[in-house]
Amino acid sequence: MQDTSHTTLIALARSAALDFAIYGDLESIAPFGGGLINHTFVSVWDQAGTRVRYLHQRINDKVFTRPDQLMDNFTRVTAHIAAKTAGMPNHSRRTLTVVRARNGLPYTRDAEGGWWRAYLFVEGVCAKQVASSPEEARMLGAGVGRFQKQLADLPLPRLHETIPNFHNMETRYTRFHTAVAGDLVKRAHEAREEIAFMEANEERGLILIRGLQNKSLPERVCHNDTKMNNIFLDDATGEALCVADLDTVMPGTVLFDVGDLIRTVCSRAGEEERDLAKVAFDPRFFDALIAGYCSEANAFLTKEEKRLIPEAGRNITHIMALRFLTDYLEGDHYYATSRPEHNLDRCRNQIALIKSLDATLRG
Ligand code: GN1
Ligand code: MG
Repeated sequence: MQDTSHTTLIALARSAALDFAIYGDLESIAPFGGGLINHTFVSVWDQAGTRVRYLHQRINDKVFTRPDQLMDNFTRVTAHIAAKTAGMPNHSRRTLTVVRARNGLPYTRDAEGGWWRAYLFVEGVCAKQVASSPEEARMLGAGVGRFQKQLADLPLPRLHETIPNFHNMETRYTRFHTAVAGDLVKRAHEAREEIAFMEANEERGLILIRGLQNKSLPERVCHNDTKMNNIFLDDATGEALCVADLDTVMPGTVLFDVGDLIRTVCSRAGEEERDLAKVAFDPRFFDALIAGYCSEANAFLTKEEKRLIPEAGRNITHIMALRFLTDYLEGDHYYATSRPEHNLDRCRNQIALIKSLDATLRG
């Protein structure tokens, strides 16, 4: 994560907020949400007597090395969805709306070289860590299926790869093996069981990336980070109204998105849960999620994509476990952590979910 201090960050946020073409007077700005990568803030403005909120993010430019390309993807994707939903009720709550800076660009730079963006704060929605019912799972599945369908005809050029090889299990394993062999922060011993699990599962984990490489899985525009708290549910109807966190929207297989949904929607506990007895795969949520997803995605899915849906859940849970473990072994420089074992605990949570998923789908 970026190492700018908290107080400096608030000051930078305030001055960046004033760079955007927002009417009215800035009343306040404060940290918001719990993302692991970017810094997020909410601002409140008085617009001629009406209070309006905006969201601001400082893009993590260690993770996203070309924020300009990222924002190019972001504006294209949101404009495309906005055009598709024109005239529908709640139009401006159905996708993020980018606010431009006063100079016309979709971002501004701060005194330390940081990159900031702003968008309308989507009101009347919530983002959850754990699904509360199969019906909610169905809505989440439909929301992501609809998102992919809306972007299926995004005009060329191909989107930028904001993080090359993001879901490439092969390159993730190369990095993992280097981390184990180097053991630079002397944590491999503590993680020996998890390392053994990763070694035993390597071959199976390659299935989706091999499918993309040999073209048995088509490349499509996908989100690549559809953990359920990146999807906003309408407070009034429960509908999955808006898919957020668009940093990783880029080419891939739609199975990456289905997989991340299965990982987060079908577990009875979130990825931060340390009591592993609570981490359990629930097939009722899985069935509802996939029914909702297919109600939208059947329009474009191939037979091979459908066949691999259950495997996709295992695969994305596996790649997250591998990434948390690698970050632990490398000394926690990627994910935000609040204790030394944090990434190892997250890895253990994800391995517990894989075991539960295996036991359920096999039985
Ligand atoms: C990160 O940005 P956020 O917190 O939604 C990560 C995802 C992981 C997730 C695990 C760019 O997502 O890949 O699934 O943490 N995003 C990036 O919670 O690495
Ligand atoms: Mg993200």
